[in-house]
Amino acid sequence: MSDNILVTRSSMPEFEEYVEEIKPLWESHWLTNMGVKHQELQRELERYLGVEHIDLLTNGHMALELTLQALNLQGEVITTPFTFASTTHAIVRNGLEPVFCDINPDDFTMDVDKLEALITDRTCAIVPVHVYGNVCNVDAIDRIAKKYGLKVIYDAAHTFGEIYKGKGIGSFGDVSCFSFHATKVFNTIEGGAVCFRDEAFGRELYRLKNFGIRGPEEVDGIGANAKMNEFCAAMGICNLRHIDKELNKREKVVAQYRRRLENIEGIQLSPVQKDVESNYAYFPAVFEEKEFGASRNEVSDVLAENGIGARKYFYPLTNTFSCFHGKYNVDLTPISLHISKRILTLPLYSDLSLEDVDRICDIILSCRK
Ligand code: T4K
Repeated sequence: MSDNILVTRSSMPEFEEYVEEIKPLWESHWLTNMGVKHQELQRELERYLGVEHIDLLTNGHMALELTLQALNLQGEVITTPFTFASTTHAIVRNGLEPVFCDINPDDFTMDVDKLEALITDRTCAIVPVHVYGNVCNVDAIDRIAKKYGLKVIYDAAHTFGEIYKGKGIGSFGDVSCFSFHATKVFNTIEGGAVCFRDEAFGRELYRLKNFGIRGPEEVDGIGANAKMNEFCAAMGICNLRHIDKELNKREKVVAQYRRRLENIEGIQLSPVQKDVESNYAYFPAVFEEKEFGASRNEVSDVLAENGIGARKYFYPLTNTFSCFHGKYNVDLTPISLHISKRILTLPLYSDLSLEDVDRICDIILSCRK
């Protein structure tokens, strides 16, 4: 059993495996700017994720931000506030206006029944979030987007490797943006990726991740620097070799949590979604104080006293961030507000032992008054 347990722990290959992978970099001295490791990982991920095209970037945030820029959008973008800062910031940093749609109380993704009412003649796109790896209602979103001619950009930061109705999750919408951060199911230390079908979009994104450079003597885009370097790509190549084993281990951890916490009055778990092959990315639990006998904050504090670092993902909601100076009305997203005050993401990583899961659950259940 471990003394201190954090909400997650990066998966890493054996040290020797990584060293072997990066050795050629000492021979070539080619460290970044779309080198051989970058190209190799790109090919392997296209195959693994079952997507037509993928480009690799420095992180999931730049994947979102440059995708919105490359699509050359203007006006309003419908999204959800129950997410990491990155989703909303990517919209605002592009000069676009976020319009917040509420979430479903059961899987915490965009409530598609509330989506259409938010569409105006200024709406240009929808940015739904597959939060915790829970897949959005992609069929309804696709139908609505087509009806109004809107772009759909999925924040797929949490859905690495998931399959919906037999298709890689990255193949839905116009674009899907993944995060390969150290805390994710699959990591490249820092990293991110954009999956797409439209090759013209791909060329624009590639240009923007490289300063907007079109050719040696022509810079015709105001781009950024968001190129994945060779050391990160090498980490990804190593981690990808072990991903299926990692997912199996995560599945066992999640199954143990479910055995212990399912059917406990006052605790709501994420649903097992129909037609979805899960990646077991996060294990959120919603605590209803009255029914359970302790609030989310009390459970979180008791876990912390016992050296267990559960996290309040995603609290506060992005539409309440102080950087927005009260610009957005949180009362318009009541379900998001309700869930964000009650949800706790429990520790989950492939090497978390089932004994530790039991210990965490014992502590949680002991909080009941
Ligand atoms: N969209 C969504 C929906 C996202 O959730 C995210 C990122 C993004 C977009 C943007 O993608 P990136 O640009 O990050 O690729 C973490 C992650 O930094 C962030 O990637 C993630 N979402 C977010 C949900 O969680 P923090 O501030 O909670 O991380 P931190 O440093 O507190 O780490 C959490 C735990 O992870 C630590 O307690 C221990 C463990 N850990 C952490 C690091 C940094 C490791 O085991 N190894 C490590 O290297 O944001």
